[in-house]
Amino acid sequence: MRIFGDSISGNCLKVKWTADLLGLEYQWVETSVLKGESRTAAYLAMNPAGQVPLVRFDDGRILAQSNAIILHLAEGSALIPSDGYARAKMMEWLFWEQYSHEPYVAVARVQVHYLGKAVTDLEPKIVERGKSALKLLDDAVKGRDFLVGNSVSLADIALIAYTRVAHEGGFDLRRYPAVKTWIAKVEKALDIAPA
Ligand SMILES: N[C@@H](CCC(=O)N[C@@H](CS)C(=O)NCC(=O)O)C(=O)O
Repeated sequence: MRIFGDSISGNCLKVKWTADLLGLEYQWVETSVLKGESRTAAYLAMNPAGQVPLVRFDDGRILAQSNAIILHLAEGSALIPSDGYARAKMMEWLFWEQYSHEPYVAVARVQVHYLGKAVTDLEPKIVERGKSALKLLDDAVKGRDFLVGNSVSLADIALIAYTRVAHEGGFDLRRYPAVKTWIAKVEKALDIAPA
């Protein structure tokens, strides 16, 4: 399969980390968002939403949306709890990540770190909601190794993607000590170098 992704994007790294952890073979096609490479006619023909990540399987089928992709890649693996309730809890985190975490933590990062905006010029709502998301996560991982059950799941992969680089958007991770401990554990489980 081919993974169209931008290496600076947490959404894309979720897909890479999942594929790596599962030992899947793939070709990474670097697709720069900042250079507009997800908005070319050829790319839009694959994904009219003009976004990365995107996967094209060897049989030509295409799948977009980071959390849909990792769910599909990890089907039947230990990254998805077999117990129905635990699996639903994992999904709860995936939906929360996309609606209440990524739109603030990731958006602050791209505006500050990549587009050069001052942290003080960020829209206050982005900062407030980002802090609330990190606080909620901090409370959730206190005294636990992983978000769901006793081993790494897609919930950890989805949530660590932008949390580990939240400081690049002006968020002070020292305020969330349980999150810092959890990040280290998940990075180790994924065998990735600390951000
Ligand atoms: N909900 C989508 C979000 C994807 C997304 O926002 N991708 C960004 C990079 S992180 C992108 O491709 N932006 C380019 C654009 O919108 O032109 C997912 O989880 O895959």
